[in-house]
Amino acid sequence: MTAEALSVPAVVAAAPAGTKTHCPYCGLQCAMKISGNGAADAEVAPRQFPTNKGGLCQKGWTAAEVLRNPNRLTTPLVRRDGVLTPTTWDDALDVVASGFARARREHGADAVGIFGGGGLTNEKAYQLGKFARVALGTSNIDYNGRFCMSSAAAAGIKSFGLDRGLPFPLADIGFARAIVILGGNVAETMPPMVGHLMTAARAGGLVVADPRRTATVERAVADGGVHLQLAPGTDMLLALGMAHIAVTEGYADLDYIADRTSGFDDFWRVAGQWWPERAERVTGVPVAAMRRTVALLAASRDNGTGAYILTARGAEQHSTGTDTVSAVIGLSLLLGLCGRKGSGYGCITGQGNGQGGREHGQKADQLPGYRKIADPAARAHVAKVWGIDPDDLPGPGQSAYELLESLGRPGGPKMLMVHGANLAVSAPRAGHIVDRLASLDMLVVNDFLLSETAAMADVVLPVLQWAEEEGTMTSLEGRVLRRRQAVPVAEGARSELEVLSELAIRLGQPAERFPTDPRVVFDELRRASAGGPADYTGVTYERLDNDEAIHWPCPEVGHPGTPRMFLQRFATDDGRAKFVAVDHHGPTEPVDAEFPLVCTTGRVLTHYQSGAQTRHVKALADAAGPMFVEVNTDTAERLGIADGAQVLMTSRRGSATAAARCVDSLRPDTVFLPFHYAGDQRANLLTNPALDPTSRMPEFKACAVRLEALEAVEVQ
Ligand SMILES: Nc1nc2c(c(=O)[nH]1)N[C@H]1C(S)=C(S)[C@@H](COP(=O)(O)OP(=O)(O)OC[C@H]3O[C@@H](n4cnc5c(=O)[nH]c(N)nc54)[C@H](O)[C@@H]3O)O[C@H]1N2
Ligand SMILES: Nc1nc2c(c(=O)[nH]1)N[C@H]1C(S)=C(S)[C@@H](COP(=O)(O)OP(=O)(O)OC[C@H]3O[C@@H](n4cnc5c(=O)[nH]c(N)nc54)[C@H](O)[C@@H]3O)O[C@H]1N2
Ligand code: SF4
Ligand SMILES: [Mo]
Repeated sequence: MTAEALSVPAVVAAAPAGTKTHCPYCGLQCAMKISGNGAADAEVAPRQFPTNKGGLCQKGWTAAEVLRNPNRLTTPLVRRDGVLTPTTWDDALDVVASGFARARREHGADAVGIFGGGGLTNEKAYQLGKFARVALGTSNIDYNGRFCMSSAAAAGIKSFGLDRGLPFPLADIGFARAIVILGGNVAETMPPMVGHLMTAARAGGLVVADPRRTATVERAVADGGVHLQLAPGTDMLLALGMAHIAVTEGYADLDYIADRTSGFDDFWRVAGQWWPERAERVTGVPVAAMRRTVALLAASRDNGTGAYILTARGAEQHSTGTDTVSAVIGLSLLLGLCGRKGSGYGCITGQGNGQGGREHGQKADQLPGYRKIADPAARAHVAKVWGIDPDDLPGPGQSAYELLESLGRPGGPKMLMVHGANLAVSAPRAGHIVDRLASLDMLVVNDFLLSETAAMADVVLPVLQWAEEEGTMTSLEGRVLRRRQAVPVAEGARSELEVLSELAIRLGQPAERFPTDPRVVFDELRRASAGGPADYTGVTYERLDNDEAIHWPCPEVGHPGTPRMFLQRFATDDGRAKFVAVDHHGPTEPVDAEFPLVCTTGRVLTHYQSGAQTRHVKALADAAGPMFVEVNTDTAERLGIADGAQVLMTSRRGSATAAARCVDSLRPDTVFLPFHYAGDQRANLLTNPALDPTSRMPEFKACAVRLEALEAVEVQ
């Protein structure tokens, strides 16, 4: 049979010319317009929007390439005699549904797991959570957002009572004369955002904490800003050292602390021990640079131009990530920055729907509307919307890494279905996670490309990609946006809402409980979120089609939305922001004689995440070049490693290879690896899955390694 005969024709809607939508990749969700008659000639152009101000990065400009990629999956695949073999949708769905039924029958409901993604639309993320809890009855659902901003979310909830990455519109920071970014390289990870940093940068008030001299650091120092070149995993101490300066040198806002916060004394009991010289010894950041940073923030606050502190993955992806963000929030509160127009603390959320994806129930401990699954009132509300008994809802499940680690083990899932994550590349300690995935009775992957994880699967379901589907996304500033269909659906591929509906029906659910129209699903999401912290009741497709200006919470259709949160009160019981007392403890794995260097990981401009999509776009892959390890020139010389030479990198978890990229500007004790490459070039063969006790975030940003030259080279 030919692949054509096997594929089920999908409903092909005509593509309207010049469709307004948003970029498929990161959380900035740059506005774009897609023109052309279909995937073959689709072209992307930027649109004016307050976040991207008419700009796109190279990934956005080339996004249409993935729509016409010759490797696009359009036929379901089932592994037969060890080989992924084309089949019909009915056959593939039957195989998956009977796999679910068998695992449940033999080992109980928790024997099936679901792994979601922060790139899924709100509708898909919501339906995935419902599918897991209602159709499968499993508690085992979590998603890759756990690896992303979960530490900032946990700290935000502790201090503010609620987590919205940026509790203010991004454009607000464009007026500020002082912006401090801890562990974010936005010049590469969200290039159009740099436009909002320029007032601060030109005033010499852009401060970046990063062990590397990144493009963002270059932007800061070009006009006299500050580079805080700290040791990986010491952001908490940097924040506590600056808090010490703020209090002892008269920069703290005592009225604000008295009026709007609680817990200062407990916070200060610890922060008061970290006088700046002591913080300098551990962070490596000179006291003068800390002092300058605090003075810049305070001056800009006092002259009314505004001051912001932002964190991203560099500060957050540690086993101490939650406490680190608590320390940063503590510093922000001391300075009186939060819950006021023109200043604030925010977390730069990463994935396309990293914000919405964390609100609607694909997280292990969560129900839609950012409700807690352990809360009886939340269970009653959501069960009513879903038409089930609250007692039939499972309780909280395992966090992402713990879920992956338990696969195939006694008591752990025997079957896993993945939507929107390439775990074989992006999970910490990836070599081990691949073994766990291989131990499953059945692995099902929904994707539009044969990612490294899909290539391991027993069943691959070819789903739609961004420009083929309708839905909503919630950007890094909590603004709800419309993703619109701009090209006809690739023949043979099906929407994930259809996949979930077909599977639910096969598992005995009524069809009307799992609708396939995104608008219908969104209307149900609105009801499920009503009264919850992330309330979408007032957000409708009609309103969004008119004007994408609604930031949640939006509790009524007539409500304008909430661009700035906490202006009157924080979402805590007493309305005050809480200082959380935290103390420094460094990375879980200190360096030693055997593994003498700290390895940190992150991103480059032209690759996205596990690289599953961008490695297929030639212009992006060429621009990024091959896998590399950034290493200080002196360190490399000491190890006999020449610039460009192949290097073997080894940690306690495994080994990986890369070409050395020698730079003078990196700390000599640190090396940096991008995590976008596959095979034996995976940074995650090295990373340490030590988890943050609150957020369960793995320590992606610090593990101990050694480097050896793989090629004999002469070092001059
Ligand atoms: N080009 C590109 N853009 C992306 C993505 C992508 O894959 N590629 N992914 C998107 C997603 S999901 C996310 S989460 C965001 C992430 O956006 P960012 O957080 O900006 O990205 P990273 O490169 O992971 O980390 C930022 C910086 O942290 C530094 N760093 C490492 N360790 C430490 C530390 O201990 N402390 C401090 N202060 N800094 C440290 C690294 O050197 C790096 O420059 O980007 C989004 N945008
Ligand atoms: N060492 C190291 N590891 C890291 C990080 C780090 O900084 N360092 N960062 C972590 C972070 S912040 C993140 S967010 C993760 C990201 O890493 P992953 O979770 O692996 O994210 P992606 O590479 O975006 O994988 C998405 C996959 O889903 C597919 N896909 C895209 N859209 C859809 C969709 O709508 N539906 C379905 N079914 N599939 C879709 C893509 O083709 C791709 O194969 O990596 C984490 N891993
Ligand atoms: S910055 Fe992010 S949203 Fe904007 S074009 Fe680049 S990848 Fe897309
Ligand atoms: Mo992320």
